[in-house]
Amino acid sequence: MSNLESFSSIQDAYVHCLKNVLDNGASVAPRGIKTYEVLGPSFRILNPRNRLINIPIRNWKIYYAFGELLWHLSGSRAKSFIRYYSRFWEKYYCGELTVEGSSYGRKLFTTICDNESPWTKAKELILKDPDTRRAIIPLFLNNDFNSIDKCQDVACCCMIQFIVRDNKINLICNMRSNDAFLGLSYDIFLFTMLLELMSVETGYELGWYQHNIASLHLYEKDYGKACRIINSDVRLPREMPEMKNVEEIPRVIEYEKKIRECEQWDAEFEFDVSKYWKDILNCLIIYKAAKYPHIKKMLSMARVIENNPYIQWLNFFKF
Ligand code: 5HM
Repeated sequence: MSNLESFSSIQDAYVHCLKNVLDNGASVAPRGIKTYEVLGPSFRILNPRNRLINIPIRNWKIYYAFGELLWHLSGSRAKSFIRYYSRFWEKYYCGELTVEGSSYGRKLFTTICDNESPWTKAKELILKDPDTRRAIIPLFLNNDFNSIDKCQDVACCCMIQFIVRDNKINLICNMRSNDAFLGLSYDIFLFTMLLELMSVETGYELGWYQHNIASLHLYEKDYGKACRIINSDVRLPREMPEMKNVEEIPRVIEYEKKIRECEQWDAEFEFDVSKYWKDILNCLIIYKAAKYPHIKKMLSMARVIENNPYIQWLNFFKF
């Protein structure tokens, strides 16, 4: 049994990280930007499905979490794709058209040798030898050194490692740098989704998720917001339903592209996927309709809202 600090949800870990930096952070200014920093925290999330942040003043963007997930699952590095979900990527980038360092999906799912991607290789290692210590996926690659002193975007997650013990699959994630206020909650969302995907693909029960951070920090500009969050109405975090039908993911990726790229919404969109993925796609429809009001007029919102478990995170949209 590990003596690491453990939390039952991402939200509990998130609030704890903010408190930790507010209480113990030392002032440093990498790249000339003032932050408060704690070195070396590690913690586990015992229920990685409990990944929805439910703190009203945090304004956690579920559509961003889903959009970024599908960006990674598609293996894309296109800046236009991820920028559609957040303008953050306008200032946080290096190339004009691509995101190199942080395009983890490209690194996970691109073929590297013997027709295999790091993802399929890790899966194969686990299936052949469930006790393996080799199911690693590096996300900071040799090529990333080319931009390390030139770009703003340099991979923050350096490596993930899947490890099966007691018939459960766990994931350990090593971050060189993590912004406690903004990046952390979306990063853990993504990596716990990847853990659950690997759990479904290998047939091992979902275990714990461990997050190791070299530099956990809070930017000075976010200090006041972090204080308000830890003193605010922190509601019970929420679990996502169990991931199912992962063979539908290529179709989900196609539908996401259609939603993101459509300019006119003449017909009702029908998604030929199960409820788990349809609910996620419907969140992206609501985001599209809020972002482009002329499209909203062509949509019947009732169908996309009905029984959607994520609707409370989309309340910026006035129904
Ligand atoms: O100087 P440095 O490369 O560490 O700055 C990157 C900033 O983006 C840091 O504050 C880092 O923690 C944050 N970040 C994050 O927290 C960036 C990414 C993008 O890969 C991320 N999480 N996923």
